[in-house]
Amino acid sequence: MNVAVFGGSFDPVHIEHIRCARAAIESLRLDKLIIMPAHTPPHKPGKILSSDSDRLEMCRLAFADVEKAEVSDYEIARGGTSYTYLTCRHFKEEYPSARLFWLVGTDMLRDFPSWKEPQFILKDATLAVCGRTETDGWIEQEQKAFKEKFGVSFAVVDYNGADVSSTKIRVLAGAGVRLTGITPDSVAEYIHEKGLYRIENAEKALGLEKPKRQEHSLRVAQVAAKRAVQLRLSERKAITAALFHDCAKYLAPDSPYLKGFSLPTQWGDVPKEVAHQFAGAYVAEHTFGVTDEEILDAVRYHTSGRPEMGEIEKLVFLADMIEEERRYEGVEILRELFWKGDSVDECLTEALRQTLEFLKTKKEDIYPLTKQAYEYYAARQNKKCE
Ligand code: DGI
Ligand code: FE
Ligand code: FE
Repeated sequence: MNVAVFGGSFDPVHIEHIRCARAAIESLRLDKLIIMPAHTPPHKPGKILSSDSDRLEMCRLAFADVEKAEVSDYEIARGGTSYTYLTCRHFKEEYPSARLFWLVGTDMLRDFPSWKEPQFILKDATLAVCGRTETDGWIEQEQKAFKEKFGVSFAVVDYNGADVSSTKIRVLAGAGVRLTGITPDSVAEYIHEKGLYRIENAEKALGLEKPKRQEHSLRVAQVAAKRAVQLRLSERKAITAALFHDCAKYLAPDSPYLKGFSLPTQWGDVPKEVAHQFAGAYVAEHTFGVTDEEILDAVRYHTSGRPEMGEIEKLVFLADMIEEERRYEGVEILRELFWKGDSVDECLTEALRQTLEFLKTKKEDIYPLTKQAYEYYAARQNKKCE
């Protein structure tokens, strides 16, 4: 008998989870696939996490018509941190004569050595990797390293994943976008009905933008959200700020939304391209009721930056510059720096340097705050290097 456990936060479960599950049932010849939503997944404090019962219910809806798949509430019922080695031990006891697999995506494979007690896991189960499209030879290379480290191989499930992630769905749901095609309709309906991940007034704010700009804002939110989780910052704040960041981009100065608004004077004349950051923060606050200062500041300084930026502010500033559709010389350097290490400060310094460079070549007026921001971060960076 072959049994596999597919663990994850499933927040929410999506179409690629289901495709991966079906591929595993097929290629590992499974008699049973146990879908296991984690209670508290280790290492992700800032991440949005829906309630146990919502994640469980969404899994039940999603896997209702997948033969051989069943959803388990074992980790949720056990409570505490959902360590895989404990779950593995439990299922090894439950199915002592079965061949047990633990199913993960390729992204998880990289993290596996840092899981608690990986040796115990491998004593009870075979790791099965559901391969997303990676470069040729990548799996072989990983396999070799894995074998050297752990003395056993992992199994490979033949599957080529599309670009869907739970982060993307949380962003889209936050913005009130329909979720057709990326999660089963029953799950999309559940999310919509219960208002899961919903960010108040984000849909209305995006309604002020043109369609192309809306897509840009959604991409900025995805990038910012992903990095926020890595840096243990609030994913929800990052998404909110990103969804509101360009809401005033198309508002005329005499728009009713800007009644009572005036540009700040303390940093000198505000260039036309920069004005929408201040207007955006005003609209987010006065029309859409955003009160969180971290979020408002992230909108307010997303074009110019400033000295002493907050962490969410930095993320939105940078995500805006590097989202996947941005094309300019130097963007690749920024992308690399953005994901590197445990701070985005080096990326921020380089981004500000590039912005100033760009404005100089274009002979645009440079807003003093942009220059101050660069000088502040360049000095800090230099100090760090000394
Ligand atoms: O609103 P987005 O197009 O998504 O991006 P953004 O808000 O970062 O920037 C819009 C433009 O503003 C971009 O081409 C760079 C420019 N900009 C940034 N800082 C300054 C600036 N333009 C002037 N004139 N002066 C600045 O200091
Ligand atoms: Fe902008
Ligand atoms: Fe933008």
